[in-house]
Amino acid sequence: MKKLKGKIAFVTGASSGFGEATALRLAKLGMNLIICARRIDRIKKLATEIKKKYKVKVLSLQLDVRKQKDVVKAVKSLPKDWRAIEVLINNAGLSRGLNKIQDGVLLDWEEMIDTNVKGLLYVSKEVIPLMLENGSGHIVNVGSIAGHEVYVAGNVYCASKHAVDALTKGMRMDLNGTPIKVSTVDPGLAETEFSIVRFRGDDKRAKTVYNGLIPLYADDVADAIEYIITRKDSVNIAEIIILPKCQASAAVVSRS
Ligand code: NDP
Ligand code: 8X3
Repeated sequence: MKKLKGKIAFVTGASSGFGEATALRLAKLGMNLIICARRIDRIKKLATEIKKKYKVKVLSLQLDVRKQKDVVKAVKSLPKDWRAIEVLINNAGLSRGLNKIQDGVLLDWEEMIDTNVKGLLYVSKEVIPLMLENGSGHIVNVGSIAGHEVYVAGNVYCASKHAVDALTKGMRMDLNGTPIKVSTVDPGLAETEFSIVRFRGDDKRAKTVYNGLIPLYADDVADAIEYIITRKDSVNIAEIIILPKCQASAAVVSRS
């Protein structure tokens, strides 16, 4: 098992869901963390909790991954002893709406593509040189079952996660022969704030997504991420598709 104690992890979208759960798991491994999201109040609260509980160092950043210049500035202004990033968790992402393509909302399409695809690229572009400089690194992209399958009205969200899948494969090829490993974790139905965000705060509608089933929870995904990054250096877990027991494919789900 790879020892990560004292090494640095950069987690995007750490204010909720998978990102928050992953930050907690990595801190438990003894990693020092750079955690970011737009909701800085939540990031700061998480940082305080982690520092108290795990006695590791935490750097809080307010960052919108869609803003390329802000991403450049945030990474360039990292203090010297925070630059040796060992693990990057490209997790920030979202879905907006569940409309058939003919009813699609342009702003929703742009937000998903800008966050899930371009945001992931912007962050990776800044962190990869640091990993190369440091001679070590592991990038874990958070994809989705929606990156392997398409479901009715999932159109642009599914396209964005198919793009994440392609980027993971492309990154792994391009970085082959360098010290950087690239992996993806691709979850199915997971109850986080994902559906609340997708339905713009309509809690009631969000709840119906998980009616009559036991979904994945954030820590289940964090567990898979921990497994990926703790393998010995010569082993790369390229991809984990993680589904709740009740789910057979994106649209085949049994409910009680
Ligand atoms: P949450 O809504 O709970 O968390 C999403 C996180 O992404 C938040 O921390 C949010 O922070 C952050 N985020 C969103 N937009 C931006 C932005 N522009 N800049 C920076 N951070 C941003 O959902 P999940 O934890 O479920 O989602 C995490 C990832 O997992 C996403 O990529 C999602 O697509 C993927 N996924 C989710 C599944 C599910 O069923 N839940 C299944 C498969 C994949 P803030 O709003 O504070 O910026
Ligand atoms: C989220 C999983 O199936 O709701 O990526 O799109 S799904």
